[in-house]
Amino acid sequence: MKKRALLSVSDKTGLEKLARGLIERDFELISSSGTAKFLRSAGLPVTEVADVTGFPSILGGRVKTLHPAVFGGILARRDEPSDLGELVSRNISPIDLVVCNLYPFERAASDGAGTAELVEQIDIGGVSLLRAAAKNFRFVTVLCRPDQYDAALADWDLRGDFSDGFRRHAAVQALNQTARYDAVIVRTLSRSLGEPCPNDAPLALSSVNPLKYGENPYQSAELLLPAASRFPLEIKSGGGLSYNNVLDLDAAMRAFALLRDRPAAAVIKHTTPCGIAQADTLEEAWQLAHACDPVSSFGGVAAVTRNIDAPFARILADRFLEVLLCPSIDDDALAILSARRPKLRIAVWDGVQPQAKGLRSTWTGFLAQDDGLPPLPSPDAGRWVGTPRPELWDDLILAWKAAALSKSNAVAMVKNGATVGIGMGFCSRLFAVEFAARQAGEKARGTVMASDAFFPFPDGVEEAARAGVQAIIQPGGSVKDEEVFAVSEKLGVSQFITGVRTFRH
Ligand code: 93A
Repeated sequence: MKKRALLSVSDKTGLEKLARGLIERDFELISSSGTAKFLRSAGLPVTEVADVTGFPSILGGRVKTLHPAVFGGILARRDEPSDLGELVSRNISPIDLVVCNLYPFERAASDGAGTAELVEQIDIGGVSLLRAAAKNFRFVTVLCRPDQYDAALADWDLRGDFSDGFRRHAAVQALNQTARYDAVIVRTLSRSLGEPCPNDAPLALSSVNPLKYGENPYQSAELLLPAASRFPLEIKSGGGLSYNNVLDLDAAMRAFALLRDRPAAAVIKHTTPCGIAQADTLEEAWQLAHACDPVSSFGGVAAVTRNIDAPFARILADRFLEVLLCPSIDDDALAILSARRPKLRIAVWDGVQPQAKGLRSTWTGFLAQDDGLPPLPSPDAGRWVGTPRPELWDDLILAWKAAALSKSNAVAMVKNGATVGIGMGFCSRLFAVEFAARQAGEKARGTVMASDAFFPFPDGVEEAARAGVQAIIQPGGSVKDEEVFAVSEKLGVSQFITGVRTFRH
């Protein structure tokens, strides 16, 4: 009996060659309508699925191969007499090879299709064909990608049939394909429907970008992107990003997003800011951000929140930076910077925040959490302890942003729109305050300070007062809050209690 192949593909790449090869090897071809039309126009003989089932494609193509005459032919166990008996009594012929690739859902998703179009791109019959053929891998061969076609014909030619090994391998490929397909659907459709994506939704990764190495040269690394998503930055000059650049850029993007309401600059080192400033002009903000820690900012990753023009590009070119993040850059400014700093990577970002879950790996498993920006404090959503200081509000908010962007434990001292001391990454909050005060030096006088979490003891507040801090913004919530508040009132330091912690580890 002639072998029968069912071909139903959206991507017609390599199809004609495969079909010719199958006919030469004495296969009979069966196809869904679009695929049949393609094959007939190439002059190849093909039977339409509808002629096999005696049932037309209905609902505008939503049901075309979903029929027992098709699935019986694929799923029948060839060593099971009752299965074979049923095929005979129902006049169903076995199908030996399934060639199928699916409606291009992922492409529709990355082209920004709306919900209605996405829904139509959810393949039902094709996924079933692949799963059915993979399930019956002991007897049926399944091809889900054009790049498998040549290998399939070559495998056939070795013995006039597909080998067990090839069928097994192909089945796993097909099941992986349907799993990945569903993962992309879950993530894309949840976003499109405004539904939260389940925490354990499978993450389909694509676009594997090899990196030179990881955090250190002994570690190999790559950047994986969720399927149907694009790398959100346009790299305008300076070559590829390193692993650490990508990490620091993440911090720079968060800084950009928090600071973009005004001209602002942030310098990042080791994923944490070492200077942040907002001012009337970008130039001013840039100088102030560097003044916080001129030594550490060398070789950092920086973000600026306004377009870069040629005069500002000349100022930027004076400093050694690894990466510069900006919303846009004029052509002449780009020419100036890339001539003077050929290795500087200039990353342009439209500021659209991904609606991503934060996923982190540990040796015990993956941790998932919402990954949006922390909610900005508002004067109505917290309370003052001591004398209210609304005139210091803008600086308090900037300090809060700097602390929220910094590694915990973090405190940030701010004066006139710029950080003057940031203590971050300390195990003790007191040490964080001491470091910030030391960094600020004389500039600590008259500052405001933010702390990313409560003060467990009054010592941090005492140290801040000694340095010259006049107001503090912090979440509160310590068992010793009353003691801490009493000390700060006695020292004349006002506090604004937000109730919201902003740890960052
Ligand atoms: O709409 S479907 O889910 N209903 C089906 O019964 C069905 N059978 C195959 N889509 C279905 N397919 C898919 O149609 C295949 O996965 C393939 O991508 C495409 C091929 O259709 P055509 O041959 O008409 O171009």
